Amino acid sequence: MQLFVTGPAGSGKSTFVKEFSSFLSEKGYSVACINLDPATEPIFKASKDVRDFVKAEEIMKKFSLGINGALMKSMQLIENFAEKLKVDADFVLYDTPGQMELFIYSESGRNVVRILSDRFTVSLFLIDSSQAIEPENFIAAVMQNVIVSLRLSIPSLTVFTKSDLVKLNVKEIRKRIRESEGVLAELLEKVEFFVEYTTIPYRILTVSDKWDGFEDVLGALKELFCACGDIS
Ligand SMILES: Nc1nc2c(ncn2[C@@H]2O[C@H](COP(=O)(O)OP(=O)(O)O)[C@@H](O)[C@H]2O)c(=O)[nH]1
Ligand SMILES: [Mg+2]
Repeated sequence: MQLFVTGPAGSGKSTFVKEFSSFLSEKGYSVACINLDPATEPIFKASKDVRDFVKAEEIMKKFSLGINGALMKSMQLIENFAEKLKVDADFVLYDTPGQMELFIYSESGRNVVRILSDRFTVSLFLIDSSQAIEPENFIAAVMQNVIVSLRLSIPSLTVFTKSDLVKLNVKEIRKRIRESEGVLAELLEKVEFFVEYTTIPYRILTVSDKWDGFEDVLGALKELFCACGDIS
């Protein structure tokens, strides 16, 4: 299974790749971690690292670009050797760039995903739990996940991280949506149908770097592909 770990900067992607890969290894699966972030050294043992091919800071110097231009350029270069990043394992975890928009909204990012995908490919969209306590933020997070899914043309599960710091109470959040008043409340209520329609089959997943919720994530991944048989 190819697992693309996506989400905003600081949501816990690199930490998740490190910890979830250890969890999967402990379960007896073969696991490989790939660093797709040209600007950051991996904090996990990377089987393949884009920085062996392209380093964002060197691209800045070589092409006299600012950081954003260098990241865009790096992504274009990565596209040319994405084939070389392929590895064979039960689970291949990809850590994606801190700047999520780079990956999601550039044609190169989408092409990289296409090249690395197989029929069991999924994104885990990570979002810091503290960013989802308010009903409008919760719904915005789930909607962002849908955008990731649409842009990359792969299924994507929303995973709320850092559950050791903030315990999300989804029932409570939904109650507050129903009870809120005003124009925003009306919008939220309408959007909630959309959230239900797009996410309920995948349920709400919460994790921490202490491995809380990892069994649930694995269960959801298996469920996602259960109709297709063996996932490994
Ligand atoms: N308390 C807590 N901190 C976390 C957790 N996961 C990540 N962090 C911290 O959040 C920060 C950002 O994590 P990182 O993995 O670098 O995020 P990334 O930018 O999405 O790759 C780091 O300081 C991590 O140590 C967690 O489950 N609990
Ligand atoms: Mg990171």
